[in-house]
Amino acid sequence: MELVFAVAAAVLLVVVIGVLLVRRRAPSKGGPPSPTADTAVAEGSADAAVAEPSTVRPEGLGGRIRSLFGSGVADPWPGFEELLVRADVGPATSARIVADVRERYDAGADPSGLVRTEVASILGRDEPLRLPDDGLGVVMVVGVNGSGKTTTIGKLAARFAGEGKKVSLAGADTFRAAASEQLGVWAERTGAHLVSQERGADPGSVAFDAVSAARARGSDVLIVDTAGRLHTKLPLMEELKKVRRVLEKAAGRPPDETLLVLDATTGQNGIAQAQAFTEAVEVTGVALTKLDGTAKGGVVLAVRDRLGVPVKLIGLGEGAGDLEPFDGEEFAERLLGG
Ligand SMILES: Nc1nc2c(ncn2[C@@H]2O[C@H](COP(=O)(O)OP(=O)(O)OP(=O)(O)O)[C@@H](O)[C@H]2O)c(=O)[nH]1
Ligand SMILES: [Mg+2]
Repeated sequence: MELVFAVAAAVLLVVVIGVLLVRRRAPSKGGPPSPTADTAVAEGSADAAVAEPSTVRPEGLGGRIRSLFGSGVADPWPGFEELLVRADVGPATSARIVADVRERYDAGADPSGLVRTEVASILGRDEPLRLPDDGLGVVMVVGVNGSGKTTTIGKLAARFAGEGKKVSLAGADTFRAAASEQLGVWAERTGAHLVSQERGADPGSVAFDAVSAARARGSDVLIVDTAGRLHTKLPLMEELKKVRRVLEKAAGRPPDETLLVLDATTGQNGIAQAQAFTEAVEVTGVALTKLDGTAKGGVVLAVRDRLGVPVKLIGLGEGAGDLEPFDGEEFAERLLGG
């Protein structure tokens, strides 16, 4: 009899322990999430990413486009346009890209290839700087305050010097006290010859002197720095026109290149800037700076599409070597990567 009780008690104990164990495990099999599961979501672990794909945002524009078209949304086109606008491509150019891609798109496909082709067709062929083979080439550099003009000039001087060219720099930014010092530092660093005058001097007069001095020294290239100015300030734009006229008179032809330096981080404002500077001084190319930051530079597409001005150079940092010729394919890769 005692043996029967002992066996019954042991069976009961095993059953109770079994029930307790099953209860402890139950939440992870479909019950409310345990604290451990919450932590996993908060920390964005791989498990959490698999469980909640909608919370995982792809980094680059390409990834976002793929994710949008793969999401099964009935009409992805407005979202696609919005993604382009947010990448600084601009409303008009974004609408053009959407219309063209939509025309050639097969439902269910990945549109990345079509977008890439469209971007390549907007950008056209890469256009390098055009300078004469013989005699003095003149490059005038313009842009709004702080866009990176003087730094780009320094980098250009380093590039030309590396190609064995003799370089002269003209400090036609006589507005800011430190401007010609800054240019002077670059001249020293790159072995270029500097032409400057005192602060407040007439920028046209500096430009005129610089052409004569560069010729006298047998320079191959003269790069003319100008003061940063807001493209909406008409008297300042008039002053810039005058510098151009003086350069034309002194050199016997308009500047071989008039480069607009655009800061890639300023986004859509770049279009208005490009328009105003192009109207004033016939910009022949854009140098897009600060592409080493977070900006993807979609504004390049808008500038090319709306104004027909090619991007010729890109700035990727503050150092002398951080300037590269614009490469459309590489740009498309950067814009649509991820
Ligand atoms: N990260 C990064 N910084 C840059 C680049 N280009 C220029 N900068 C920085 O941008 C700032 C302004 O550059 P500047 O060359 O003085 O610009 P600016 O257009 O000559 O300015 P103003 O003459 O005052 O109109 C400086 O701190 C530069 O070092 C670039 O490509 N990348
Ligand atoms: Mg400057």
